[in-house]
Amino acid sequence: MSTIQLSRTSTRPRSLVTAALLVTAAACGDDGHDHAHDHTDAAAAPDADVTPDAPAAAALTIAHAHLVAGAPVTMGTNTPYVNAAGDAFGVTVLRYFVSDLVLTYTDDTQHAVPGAHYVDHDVASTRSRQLDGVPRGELASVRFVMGLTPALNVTGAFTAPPESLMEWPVMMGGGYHYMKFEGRYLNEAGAPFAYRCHSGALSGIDYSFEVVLDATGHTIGADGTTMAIEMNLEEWFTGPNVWDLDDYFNASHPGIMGDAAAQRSLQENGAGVFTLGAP
Ligand SMILES: [Cu+2]
Repeated sequence: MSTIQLSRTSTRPRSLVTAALLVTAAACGDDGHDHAHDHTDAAAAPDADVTPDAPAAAALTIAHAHLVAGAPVTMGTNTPYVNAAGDAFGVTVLRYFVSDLVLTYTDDTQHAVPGAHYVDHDVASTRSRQLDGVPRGELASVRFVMGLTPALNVTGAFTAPPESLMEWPVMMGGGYHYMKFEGRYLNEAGAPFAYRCHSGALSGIDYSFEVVLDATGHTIGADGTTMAIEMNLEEWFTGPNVWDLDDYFNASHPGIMGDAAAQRSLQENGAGVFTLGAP
């Protein structure tokens, strides 16, 4: 129920899609879709050495794990963690979308799972996503978009909570938040300050980005498998841009939703945020 598939027919200007392609240096929405049926059923495959009656597909469970410094995050209003700038911080809310997952196998075939998936750290069912009918085989990489592709990021596309609650103000471009990452940090006065690290497309500019993770050693066998996609939370504040939280979240600049430079900076830092759990 938390997975949607939208028509590729979009009224959004093509230039947005083009911008996304430039930013991510590879296709987001359309490409994956085209490869959706590349990985043909063994029953229909012409290969003589494929046993015709062997089940070709299995279930893949994607576990969305949320770590700080390599350990599972503990949510709370306290500030037990330290970022690269030396700010003590904690996490109270973590909600986000990933979209257009593509599995690439070692034989170069692909299996695409178009659409958006919503994750809320506090809702266990959203952290475990079972994909049925996934071709068996050795994986080479896992690819997805952090946030929503422009084709998916259309006001009104989600009609029910919790996804609809991710709405991004129409006056700021509409669509949905890519992420709500919130908590408290100790500011330069040593006082707890609530930060709301919200990302999304601002004023029609797409800041979603493609993530490609090496999946060498991961095999989808007859009994299926589980693969952990890990979001390393402190990395949002780490290289290439070190975030001193005092600069982004303070009394005169309480949020970053209207800050294009901050959105770009988060997008750049996103390159180091995700890892794939060991097989
Ligand atoms: Cu927001």
